[in-house]
Amino acid sequence: IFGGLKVPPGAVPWQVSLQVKPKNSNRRFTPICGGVLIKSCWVLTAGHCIQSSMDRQVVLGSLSLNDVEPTEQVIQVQEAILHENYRETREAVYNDIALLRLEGTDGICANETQFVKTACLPDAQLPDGMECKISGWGATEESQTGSNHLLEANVMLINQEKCAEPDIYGRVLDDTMFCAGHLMGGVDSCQGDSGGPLTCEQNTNSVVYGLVSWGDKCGRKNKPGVYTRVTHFLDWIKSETQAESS
Ligand code: 4AZ
Repeated sequence: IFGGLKVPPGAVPWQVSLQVKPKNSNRRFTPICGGVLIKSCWVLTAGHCIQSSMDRQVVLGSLSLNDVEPTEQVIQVQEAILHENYRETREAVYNDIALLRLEGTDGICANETQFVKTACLPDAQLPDGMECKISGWGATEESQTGSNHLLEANVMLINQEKCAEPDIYGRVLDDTMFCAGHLMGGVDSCQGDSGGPLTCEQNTNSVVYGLVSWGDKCGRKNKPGVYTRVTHFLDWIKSETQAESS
């Protein structure tokens, strides 16, 4: 997160760290992306966070990735479901969404605590200009590498036609994505934040309105972050998650 602040304990309880290691290797898990807990056994993340044949785990309830914290829950991923229309071109990423099914029994995987909670799914489009929140352990303005501490920032939803203007992203934008940030630059998501939440307040609940997806570098003028439009995928999410009743 460019231009962010440290997240206080329990403030983003749906934030997930997605970590991978080569199958059957003895190496440690490496954090690669963010994610969002939407049910006890289900995490939403970006499609481009799913690389082939890796062992995957998620860490919940964590603020500092380098420390083992008493609030954290580490859970293995049983299955990664990549959207069937996921597509990456030189210019953009389309349908950039995936679901992770967590290991557990009787529909309980993550345990709800003060530090681990689900985010709601949105039920309607939200207005341009609305202020929402992004978070992650991705690159910051100082380092270019990831941040040890979970960071958050406020961003504004940007009008779709505005963001499709030639001096911003032009015609590569489609309705599976939207832009958010500050056209002046300076506050943005960045590499390593992918798959993590953009949440907005809707009916006094935090809803996961977007997933960090792509952008032209980070924090630049007229190059806001681009987010997967979760409302476009509500039927897909419901059909993929209800089969197991968890
Ligand atoms: C990335 O490389 C990336 N500024 C993620 C988000 C943004 C840019 C790049 C948005 O994963």
